[in-house]
Amino acid sequence: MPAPIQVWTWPTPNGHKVHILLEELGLPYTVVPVAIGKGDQFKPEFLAITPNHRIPAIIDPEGPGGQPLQLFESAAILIYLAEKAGSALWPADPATRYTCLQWLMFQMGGVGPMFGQFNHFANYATEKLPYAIERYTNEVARLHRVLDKRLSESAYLAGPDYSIADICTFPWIRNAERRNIDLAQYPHVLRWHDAIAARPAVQRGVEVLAENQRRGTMTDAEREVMFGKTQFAAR
Ligand SMILES: N[C@@H](CCC(=O)N[C@@H](CS)C(=O)NCC(=O)O)C(=O)O
Repeated sequence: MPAPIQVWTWPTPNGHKVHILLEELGLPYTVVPVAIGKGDQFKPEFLAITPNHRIPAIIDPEGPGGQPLQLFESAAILIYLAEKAGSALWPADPATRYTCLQWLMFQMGGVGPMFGQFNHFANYATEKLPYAIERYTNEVARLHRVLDKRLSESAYLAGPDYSIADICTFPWIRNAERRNIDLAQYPHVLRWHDAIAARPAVQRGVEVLAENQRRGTMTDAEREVMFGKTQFAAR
């Protein structure tokens, strides 16, 4: 039995990617909660793993060459874990693998950051800036159209089979109503979403630390930790 992977995480879309993959792979793992609304991401022990003070991050005590490996950035973690497990979720066929990589990058460079900015300006910012809200509302809709087009041609993002590209993207598509998105308008995304949501490993993954999920509006203290001076003081 391999040594458990330590997952430094919180129940957010980027955290859920890693929880879902670990559940799919059946690799043993332990969870180290990083309460990002309380500022745990600035604690020295977490900064020692990631200078970016964002979850998720992992420590694999049995990394390459039997040496411990620390990793941050969710897609890098997904590739690493799927490769470590020798899983087809990181496709072996080179053309399919590059297609998978392409959609991983689309999520990391497009879906994640744009949806994040939408959340910020539409839900978290105390000052409601119409230009910013419109800009990110349009981007969220545009990215859904891109995904819908792809999924009209292909069962999953990388091809006919479920892969880490889907695991990377799914947590950002669930709870679409929070982004004022009606998935019925994107029928191929809806079909894909429902197929993934039905997977037992996905259902277990999104339950990790679920009792800590933030409900309701952000407090002033949380806002200060997430968007205030704390962010810039971190070393
Ligand atoms: N590109 C990073 C983004 C990670 C990220 O933004 N994580 C958020 C939670 S979803 C976080 O830790 N936020 C803490 C903060 O903003 O201080 C990844 O994919 O791992």
